[in-house]
Amino acid sequence: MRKLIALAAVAATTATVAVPALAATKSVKVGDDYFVRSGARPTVAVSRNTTVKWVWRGKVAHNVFVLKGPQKFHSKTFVKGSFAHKMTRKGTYKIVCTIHSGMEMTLKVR
Ligand SMILES: [Cu+2]
Repeated sequence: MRKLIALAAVAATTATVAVPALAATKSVKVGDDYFVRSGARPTVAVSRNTTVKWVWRGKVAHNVFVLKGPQKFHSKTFVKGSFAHKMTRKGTYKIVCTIHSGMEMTLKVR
């Protein structure tokens, strides 16, 4: 019983933290070999403090690498999984996969 109460307390704390944070998340597809959709070099716009989550959906390895932008970051190279980054600085980010030439996107943080 004591264990149950402790678990409930943890759950309640988690919920309380999550709500005021206004945790906006934007998912971006990582395909073979594109971001968002095939044949495009898309622009994705988000508000500052949005967490952008790149989700690997293809069959070969890719990465997320900021070529130009107010803040540099990059993921590891992998085939399956996701990579999330909270965008705390406004500006325009040019993001590429360093493996596939032309696999790029623009991320605008307003
Ligand atoms: Cu790639």
